[in-house]
Amino acid sequence: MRPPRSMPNHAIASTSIDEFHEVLRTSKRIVALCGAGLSAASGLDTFRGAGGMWRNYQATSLATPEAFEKDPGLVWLFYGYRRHKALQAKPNMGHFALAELAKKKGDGFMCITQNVDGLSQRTPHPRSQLKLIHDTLFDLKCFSCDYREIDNFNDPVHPSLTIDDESVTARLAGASTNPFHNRIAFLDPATPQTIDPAELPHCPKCTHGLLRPGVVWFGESLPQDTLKEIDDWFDQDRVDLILVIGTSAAVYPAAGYVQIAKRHGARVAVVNMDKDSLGSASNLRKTDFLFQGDAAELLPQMLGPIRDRRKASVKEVKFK
Ligand code: BJW
Repeated sequence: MRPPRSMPNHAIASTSIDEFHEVLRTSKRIVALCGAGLSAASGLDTFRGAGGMWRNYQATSLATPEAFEKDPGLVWLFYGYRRHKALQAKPNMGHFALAELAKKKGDGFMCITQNVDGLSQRTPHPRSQLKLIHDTLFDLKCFSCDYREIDNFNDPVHPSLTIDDESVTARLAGASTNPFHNRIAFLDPATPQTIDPAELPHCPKCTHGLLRPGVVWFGESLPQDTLKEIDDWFDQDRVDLILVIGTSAAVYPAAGYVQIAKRHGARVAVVNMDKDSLGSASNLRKTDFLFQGDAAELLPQMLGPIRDRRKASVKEVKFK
């Protein structure tokens, strides 16, 4: 009998690790869609829910070109903080488990990550199987011209962007007239700028443009070559399984890969702390899986059988 439409996901989908292992063993082509929850156990904040505030600002309200235009110093302070935290953090066992899966499956596995924190790159994850659709915190680009700098791991990224608590608090106090800066209040032209733009990092090529983080903000295009690689992988054959890991699956086009994988025949396996807001991965079927908990703990258990324990490496790959 079909369950009623209102039946919650967790009542329909399987939660059995043994059943999942069986599906994993027989899956030839697997794709993962990862989000901020994968890095939560490494101490990095998520975007939505409890972790989604930086100081009094909603993280997502700062991830737009409009925000940068309005107050580039404020946006840079946010990204300076994020760069610092990501450089201090270490990849967790979830990142390493995915790296092992990638090595084991070769072309039969593709990991699409929305994360910009560089943690997966610091595992032995083969780079050709890691698709960074929102780019990385460690690329910089010019807000005015086509200049791009890759792998800039300077911390702080510029002398004007020291991330010590006191100076950041002082700077924000100067700028903020509204204690709960939502996007609308923030875009109010009457709000003063946090740092004089003349003090911020400038483009070495055109010299007048400001440098900005190389990540993909709302309303911006994702890296077209990466999207093409992903499309090509999907087009090669059917897909057996999509792992939807630590993401609210609410931001497009990333969230759309769940549907695309399903159209290619995939079962869905969700790994998330919160079983009730799964975005495009909602509507799980009987043949799908839902594992509620920390991705750093669950992924090693889930992927255990096809990882080569003798060769499993949890050795961090250092930045250059
Ligand atoms: C754990 C855990 C633990 C916690 N273990 N789990 C179609 C329909 C509607 C809108 C659009 C559409 N197509 C495009 C749009 C517009 C827009 C969009 O999607 N808007 C939505 C809000 C609806 N998309 C865009 O603008 C994209 N550009 C684009 O499409 O260009 C063309 C175009 C433009 C305009 C219109 C139409 C076409 C660009 C999107 C760029 C997103 N950028 C950001 C910022 C990146 C830089 C930065 O890092 O600062 O990317 S926003 C932010 O959200 C970031 C993330 O990658 C992304 C996704 O968030 P994620 O990773 O899912 O994090 P959370 O916090 O949401 O979820 C964490 C989850 O983990 C939760 O579920 C927790 O429960 C769980 N969790 N701890 C396991 N330990």
